[in-house]
Amino acid sequence: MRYSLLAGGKRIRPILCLASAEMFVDSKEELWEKVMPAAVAVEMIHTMSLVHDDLPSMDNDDLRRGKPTNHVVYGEETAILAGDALLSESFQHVAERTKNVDPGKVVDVIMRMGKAIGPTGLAGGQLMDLTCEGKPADDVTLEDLRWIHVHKTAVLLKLAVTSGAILAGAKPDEVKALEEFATNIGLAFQVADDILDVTQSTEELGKTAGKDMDTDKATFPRLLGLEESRKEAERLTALAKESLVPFGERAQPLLALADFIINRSN
Ligand code: GRG
Repeated sequence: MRYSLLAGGKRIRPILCLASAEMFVDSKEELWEKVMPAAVAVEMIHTMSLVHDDLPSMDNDDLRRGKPTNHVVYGEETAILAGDALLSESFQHVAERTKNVDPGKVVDVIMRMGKAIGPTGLAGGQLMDLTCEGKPADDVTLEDLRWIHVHKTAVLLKLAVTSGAILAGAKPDEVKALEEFATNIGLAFQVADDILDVTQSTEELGKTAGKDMDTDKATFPRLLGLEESRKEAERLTALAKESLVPFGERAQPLLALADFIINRSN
């Protein structure tokens, strides 16, 4: 668990969680006690999904975050259990460590965590991804691809942004606007990820480059071409930013993160 969680990574999900919450709290202390446990929990869930995604029965990869994957170092049984344990630890962490928040809001966040992981979240998105991998890439439509990535990638960015806002005291209409922001940057994140897979080296990415092409996987560059994929990432980011208009200047950190998501190099 420690090996994969502390292996590095950009920490984009906890940063999004804290940046979203910062719009609604008055002090760093409040941010720390109300929101930090959820920010950490989202990174635990994300790390679990990477450990399981790398398993031989899933994506079968041997490099992640610049290091040998969990199952390569510890064996498959331990990697499965480390992922499972990170998952249960994430729920416990939020329930046990969140302080000075109305319990109803903590339960709401815990419910959203469950939903983000289950059949209409990570597990469902991953299953659809594996199902589509079994088909010729040309039979996978843009609609299929969007469905997969809304459920497999955007879902965790949405969990990060909304749980930060809820725990920090955002009103329901504010949470709704942030949900729209997060779904669009989540999709943009995946379009950027697909572009990086074909434009960056293994060293730059810290994971195997060119994997999608080698496995004949349907991706945004494959369906749209590289140039149109870049435009699609920009269109989604612009759409996401529109949802932040009601927050004015307070949304600056989230706006900057939206730009980072499509301009990153790994
Ligand atoms: C066990 C219930 C259960 C579900 C797991 C394996 C799985 C189901 C889902 C896989 C989800 C997955 C790995 C999606 C890819 C998302 C993605 C683009 C990850 C890369 O994220 P970065 O770039 O990675 O933020 P770092 O390393 O920087 O954190």
